[in-house]
Amino acid sequence: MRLSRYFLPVLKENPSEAQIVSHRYMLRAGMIKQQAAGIYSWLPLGYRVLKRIEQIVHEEQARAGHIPLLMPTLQPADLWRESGRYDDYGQEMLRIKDRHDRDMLFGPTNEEMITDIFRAHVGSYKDLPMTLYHIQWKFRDEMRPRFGVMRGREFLMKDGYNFDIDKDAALHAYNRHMVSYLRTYERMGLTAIPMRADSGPIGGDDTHEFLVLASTGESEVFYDAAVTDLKLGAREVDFDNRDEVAGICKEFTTLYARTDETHDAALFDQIPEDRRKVGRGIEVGQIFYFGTKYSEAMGATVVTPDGSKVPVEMGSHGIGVSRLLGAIIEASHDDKGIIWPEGVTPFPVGIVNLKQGDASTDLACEGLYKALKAKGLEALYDDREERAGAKFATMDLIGLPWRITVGPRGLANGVIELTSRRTGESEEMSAEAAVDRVVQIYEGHR
Ligand code: 5CA
Repeated sequence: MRLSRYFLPVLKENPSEAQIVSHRYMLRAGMIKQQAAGIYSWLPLGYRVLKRIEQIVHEEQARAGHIPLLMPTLQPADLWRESGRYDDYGQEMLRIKDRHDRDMLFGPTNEEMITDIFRAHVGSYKDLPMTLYHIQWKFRDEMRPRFGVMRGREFLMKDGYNFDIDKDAALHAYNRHMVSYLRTYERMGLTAIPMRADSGPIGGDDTHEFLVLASTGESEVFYDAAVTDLKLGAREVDFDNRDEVAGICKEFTTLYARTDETHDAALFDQIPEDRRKVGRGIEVGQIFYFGTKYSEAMGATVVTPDGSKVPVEMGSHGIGVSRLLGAIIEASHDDKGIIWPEGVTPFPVGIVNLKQGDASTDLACEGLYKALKAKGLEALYDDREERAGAKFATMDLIGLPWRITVGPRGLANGVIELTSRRTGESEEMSAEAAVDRVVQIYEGHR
């Protein structure tokens, strides 16, 4: 992408409405524009990151064997009357009437609708296990939308629903989601800690929230410092192997890690003092096991091998896709701007032409741009007629993890400069070597 032809409305000044750094940088980097309280347009740069995050979510869901579909944003109220949640959900639900005076709502979540799909089409244990998910816009009329996309009213969520024949199978689905979420967040450069939580309006027996530690987080958290060292890494997981998946969950949930809702001071005191931590966290996902809560209320049954009919066992599992942009920035920035992890960056690398209009630097930049493109990497090429300082400031603000700087002096010696946004370290090398290095850095990220 050539910056001269892109739409990147960066702001020089700090917007006064933004209280936290991620909101400030998302506005300044021209990623989002507020249209109403808690409702945002996704401008091109923000949209690219959102799509990257969605793609990682899809890839990791596929790895776990989960099936994508797409349900609508608008739902008939009658489905929610069946589960009893239409009245319970209260003012957070946006209620709408259509022209025939029928009660509709903008979905805050989809347990009822997915249960309706299931009961219409599935009736036998032979079709199980099955997990369906989608990535779709939700609306919750939050009392205090704030912090930009972090607590929006309209927000993008991945929500998945498992259907299983019995409790053991449903608990395996719960565990499978926990493990696949761990990898999902790790690929985004995040450490998200599963913490025992409270089930709220979704209901159920077992639930974990995934929290990214950040001083601006909305939840107070209590944890053993050793949990932050746990990593799934490159481990190959057989998602059908119940013992293996349960073993990984155990590894990640045995050390103390809880939100204020489930905090137990007596248990917390048993942790060695130097590892006992109180902090704040951003909730980027939550998984729930709730058994037959919805299937019983809505008559979603399956025939078992012995011919009897039982309500199907279920759980639901959510990732805050749009919130993740805020969480990643909170976890990865400095005083100049965002520092995107390679996994989610809108562009893998930026090219800065220090002397636009100079035949040799223009030619070198074009060559780099095309060579990267040929390797499947789309650079953001700053080809504007701007001062070098302004170009560097923009690159630092929008946070591409790597920058290639091309100037006449370097070119005279046959070199360009490759700079890491994270460390600020630069290295001189030939253009070919820079392309090879960038390709190598992104292996495993695309
Ligand atoms: N049906 C279940 C699981 S699919 C559910 O709705 N879970 S949830 O309420 O925990 O939401 C899932 C995730 O969506 C949360 O962990 C959070 O990351 C994100 N989320 C929830 N509310 C908002 C909001 N107002 N703005 C942005 N993200 C939100």
